[in-house]
Amino acid sequence: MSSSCWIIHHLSLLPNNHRVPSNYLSKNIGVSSYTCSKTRLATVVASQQDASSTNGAGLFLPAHDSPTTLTRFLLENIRSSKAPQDIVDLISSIQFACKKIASLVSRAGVTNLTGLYNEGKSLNIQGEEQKKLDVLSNQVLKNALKYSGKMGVIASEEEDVPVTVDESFSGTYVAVFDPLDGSSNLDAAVATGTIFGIFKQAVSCLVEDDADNIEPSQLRCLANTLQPGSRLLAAGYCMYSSSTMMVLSLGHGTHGFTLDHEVGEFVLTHPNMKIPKRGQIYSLNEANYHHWDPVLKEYVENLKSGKNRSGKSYSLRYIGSLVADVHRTLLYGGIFGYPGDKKNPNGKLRLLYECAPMSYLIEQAGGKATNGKQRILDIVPNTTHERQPLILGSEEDVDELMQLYAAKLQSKV
Ligand code: AHM
Ligand code: MG
Repeated sequence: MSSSCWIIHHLSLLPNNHRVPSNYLSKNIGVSSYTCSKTRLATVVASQQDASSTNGAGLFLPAHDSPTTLTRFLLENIRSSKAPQDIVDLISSIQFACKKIASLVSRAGVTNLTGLYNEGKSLNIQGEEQKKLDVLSNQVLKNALKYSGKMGVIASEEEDVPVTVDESFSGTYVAVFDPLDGSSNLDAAVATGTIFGIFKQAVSCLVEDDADNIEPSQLRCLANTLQPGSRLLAAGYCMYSSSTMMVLSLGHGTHGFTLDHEVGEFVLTHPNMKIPKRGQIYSLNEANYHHWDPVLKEYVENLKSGKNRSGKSYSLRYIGSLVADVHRTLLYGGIFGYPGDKKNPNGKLRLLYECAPMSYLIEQAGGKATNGKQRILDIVPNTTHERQPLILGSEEDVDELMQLYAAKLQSKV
């Protein structure tokens, strides 16, 4: 019965309760007539493990050839009023940029795009040497966003100050992004990623796209466009790894799409992602252990020894690429952190285009994100490149650490 439904499904144009021609049925499944409701078809299709094995004639497309592409997902979000057209247009521009960056990253070794830009003489505002692909990815994203016609201001890890988009194209949104996070891993072909967030512009600034000749008043105006993560309209990341993935939230859950290179489309493979309530992995750069505060040290010792609330010993996984470490945490649960310490009280990660978008995605998936004192999404940035300590992950894991901090504070009173 179910294989009948399955083969009938391959006809794909079935109206509800369609009567399938008897010559087709007797030839393919040895029965003379069969009526199959669409509801039943859907159930049967979902239960099939191997679509192709039942497709004897090879003429009909298996169900997985009509997946939900990112484009279809976005259109459905407009239709159900979950996202405005403008945001969808921006995400479409970003997805194009991600595909381009994915291609650049995967071919870097054979196209001489590994290594430092300008022989290491080019530093970004934070004093970090820029890689060739940092600079290129920034350009790719800026161009893609600029021609969307929706952008007002862009703030990027690789730009000294927020920049306005050419006036003739400009719109009223602010995009914040780290074009190629984890780029120090690039030459070893380790996973990297693009992180992005979109806000509505709070104020409008008329400034030329010329960062060298910017007036202090204009700079102040641009800084006003900086907002806390709770005001994000959309956020996401693209991960360039064994597969290219885009993980996206428009404020209604977190959804994962995998790039199908054969057709060049992102396909919905991880709908409505939910981070496990508790995991068994911790992810911090433990080389900084001696600079951590005593609470964090105790917490991590408990995770290792199993003296934590779960009673289980945790494993350590640390890639050193924020996108990859957060992606694993989202899927498997546990805790990821780049905390503040004695050497770097605010940690390393930037609030606006690293901590906030990642925290938004984690919260939308049911997890938590804090700087140790405050919810990340509530922090109002003072400057574009401001750093904040970041601790995020499974609700119970983050809560356990926060409760240790609270208990320590209490014992001091
Ligand atoms: P980047 O934006 O310059 O690439 O730096 C951010 C990266 C993150 O991807 C990662 O979480 C962190 O730096 C790793 O830092 P460390 O090497 O100190 O552990
Ligand atoms: Mg970064």
